[in-house]
Amino acid sequence: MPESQRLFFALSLPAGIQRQLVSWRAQAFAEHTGRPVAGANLHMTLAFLGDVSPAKQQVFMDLAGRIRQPRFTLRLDDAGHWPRPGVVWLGTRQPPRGLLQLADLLRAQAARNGCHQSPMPFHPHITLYRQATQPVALPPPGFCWTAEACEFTLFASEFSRGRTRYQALHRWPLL
Ligand code: 3AM
Repeated sequence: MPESQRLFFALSLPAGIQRQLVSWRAQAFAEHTGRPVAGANLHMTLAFLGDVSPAKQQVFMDLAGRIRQPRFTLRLDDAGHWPRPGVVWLGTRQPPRGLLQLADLLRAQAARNGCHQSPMPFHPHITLYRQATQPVALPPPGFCWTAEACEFTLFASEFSRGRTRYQALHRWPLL
């Protein structure tokens, strides 16, 4: 029987921005801040689905294919530290309306289809470090990365040989 996969919807980042963020991160944060997320894995989660059967995956693919949402510009001008999950993140002070609408839609579809959604409000972010449980010195404000969000992606998360790899299963355009 085909196996379930651990899935999530996210905004991917262009490879050029991923590379730039990796070099900026190395300068902006101290060396032992936490476990840096691999450049190719940098993304902004929109909705986490968890373990999903192939049949349910098809349901999500059909629903995603019907989404008509506008594209938007992401201004990444905020950084923070959540000590409890041990996450250091890059985010945006003013999330664009298009981003919030897209995430709301995907999260509502996930919930309606049996994927538990956190009751915490959606806080759009790109995880830069994990296992950051000690106090973290954040970079001074003033930085700003911009990225055009022209599509959203369904990713499968695979863990093997001590590494997490995100595989893009399908991409849908924003209008
Ligand atoms: O975008 P970030 O890195 O914050 O933490 C996981 C990652 O989020 C999150 O899904 C994203 C892709 O792996 N995630 C993992 N397990 C989760 C869960 N049980 C979860 N989010 C919510 N509930």
